[in-house]
Amino acid sequence: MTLFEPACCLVDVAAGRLAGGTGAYRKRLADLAGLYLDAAAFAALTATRGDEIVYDVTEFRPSENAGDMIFGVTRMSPGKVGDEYFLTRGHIHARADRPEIYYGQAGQGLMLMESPAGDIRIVEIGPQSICYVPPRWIHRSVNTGPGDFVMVFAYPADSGQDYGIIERSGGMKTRILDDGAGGWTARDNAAYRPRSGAEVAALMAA
Ligand code: S6P
Ligand code: ZN
Repeated sequence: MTLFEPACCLVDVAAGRLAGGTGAYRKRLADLAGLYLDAAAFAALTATRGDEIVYDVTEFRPSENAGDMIFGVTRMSPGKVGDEYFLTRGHIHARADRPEIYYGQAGQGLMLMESPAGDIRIVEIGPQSICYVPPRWIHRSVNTGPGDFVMVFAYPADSGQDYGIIERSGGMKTRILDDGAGGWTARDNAAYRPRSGAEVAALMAA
């Protein structure tokens, strides 16, 4: 077995990035087609701001070996599509029994989580709070604040991500909208299709 070298990476909170990592990726607004409730608002916003980076990930990924760990920084821009706050694509870990933590660094937002059977949990995250995403929960980050939302994350290196699970259900069961009074509110997604009993059982047995 290879012995890896220890590492130290700096969390640049102001820039919302991890310095000294091994990789990065960016999501532009136009990459997020189909995620938002208000398709007309998305089209209008994308026409002028489609190239804007709405979130990015900088990470340290030593390997994808079982027992190893990936960590990094997610930075999300503030904004809304219609009344719906900017969000990440969201996923379940491809190895569904793998957990994750998110450690708030700057800004305000929340982790929207959905169990295989369609239960919803919402955990607000701000600086210095750590959100534990247990195994088997679909997770999506939402920036509900006026500025950048920055979090450190860490998860087992062999987790992988299944992004299709949300699309297959017509989106997550719940959407996070501006409540018109300076806060957020959760609303049911009318297009949501529950997973079959067999799918739920398979995820629970994973
Ligand atoms: C990976 C972990 C995060 C997200 C990142 C972007 O398991 O949950 O690194 O990848 O927050 O979200 P998404 O849904 O586009 O991967
Ligand atoms: Zn994850």
